Amino acid sequence: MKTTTHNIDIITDLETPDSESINTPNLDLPTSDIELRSPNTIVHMDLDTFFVSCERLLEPKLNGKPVLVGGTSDRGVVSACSYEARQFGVHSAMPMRMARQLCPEAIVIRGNSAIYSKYSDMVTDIIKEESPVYEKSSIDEFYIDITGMDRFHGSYKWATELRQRIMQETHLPISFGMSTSKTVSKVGTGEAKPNGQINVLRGLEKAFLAPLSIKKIPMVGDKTYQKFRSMGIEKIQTVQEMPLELMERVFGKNGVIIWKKANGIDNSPVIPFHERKSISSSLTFEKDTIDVRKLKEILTTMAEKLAFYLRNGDKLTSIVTVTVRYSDFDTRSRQMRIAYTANDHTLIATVMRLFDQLYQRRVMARLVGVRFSGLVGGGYQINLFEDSERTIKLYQAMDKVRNRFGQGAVKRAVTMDTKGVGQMSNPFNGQAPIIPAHRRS
Ligand code: DCP
Ligand code: MG
Repeated sequence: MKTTTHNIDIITDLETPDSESINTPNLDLPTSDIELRSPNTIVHMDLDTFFVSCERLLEPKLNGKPVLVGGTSDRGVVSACSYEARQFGVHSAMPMRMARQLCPEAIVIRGNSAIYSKYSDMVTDIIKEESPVYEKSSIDEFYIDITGMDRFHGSYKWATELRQRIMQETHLPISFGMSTSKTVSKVGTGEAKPNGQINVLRGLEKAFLAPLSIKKIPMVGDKTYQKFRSMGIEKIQTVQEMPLELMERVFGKNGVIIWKKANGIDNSPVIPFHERKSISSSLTFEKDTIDVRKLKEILTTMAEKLAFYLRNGDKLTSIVTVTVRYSDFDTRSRQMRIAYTANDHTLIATVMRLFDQLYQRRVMARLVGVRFSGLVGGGYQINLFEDSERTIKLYQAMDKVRNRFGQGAVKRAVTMDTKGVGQMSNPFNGQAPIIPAHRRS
């Protein structure tokens, strides 16, 4: 079967704005003036020990005990851990074997992603009902923009009541931080945990951040933290006092962003629910085909490629759609909700299942397509409890090779001879998507 490359139809409706470039404040401004420019009120909410809390609802005997959710095999990793386990130095993404050594009395649970997705949706529904504008940024975390609410209702009271409602209706513990920006609110939530809430008053953002460790700034990962430590820097206050030029010299572009965040400068918007993104890929054949094996190969390649983009953009999908257009232009789609994931094997299996249900008419196909929607920020690379450490390392290694040598560099055996499904730049990096010639107006 021959496929045309110029008919490749890759659409991404996920023009992720480069949040840092939006309304970036003038850096010459003294930061105390930021309040004048940032009238926003943003709430960040994050469920406490989310997977563990879900397990505790199902089995109350787990309350008050050290609990680990994650891969139970020797090579598994920790997805979530209770505060009782954290006291022993256990943290998420740690190899399960090491966690067990640190905390031998911990109760280890393999986890059930469908249950966590269900509870995540329950919380989302309440926030959706109550909030003017909200963004779901990962499976258990939300930003809510309540700018201007004070005029009608105390915004802190509003956030407190929302938190109470979530806890009463779902019985899940949740914490929140409230301030003039996403960054400060997120750091606030971290400080309020477990089971707490915090309001960082306008104008006090810098003072609030100053005594905290630079590790607390979102986007300061292990590597950056080590670099700061090697410079003898531990507290955010030191970064606040550093000249911006120095930060830029040492850390490049990221240094500027970290400096701004450390100073409480962040005007990035809350991206509302209805702007939720999706990513898709479809292919129109030059000659219609009935070769099921070939169609499956193409769909596998598409799913594999889109899953790679998800992981690269640190995203997870929860809705998979497969489309088939027959030669008579009859177009059928079938979609399925799944637990949040970015795993090749889960997504490919779902796509195959949908295709088998869909491709009922033994008629020539003219187009096939895959769409992943219901996206949220991952916060973690892949669905850890589904995978052993080995699988995760394998994905990371595969993605690394693809990032270096191109997406075709590593392929599953079944997709080896599938060409022309198309390449595109990372759709999550804010670049405009590739629009094929016949779709441009
Ligand atoms: N998760 C995961 N792998 C990671 C991090 C998180 O699978 N490396 C999953 C399990 C968590 C859930 O995502 O329960 C939410 O992640 P959080 O970072 O919000 O962590 P928790 O909710 O577990 O704890 P906290 O109370 O610190 O928010
Ligand atoms: Mg959480």
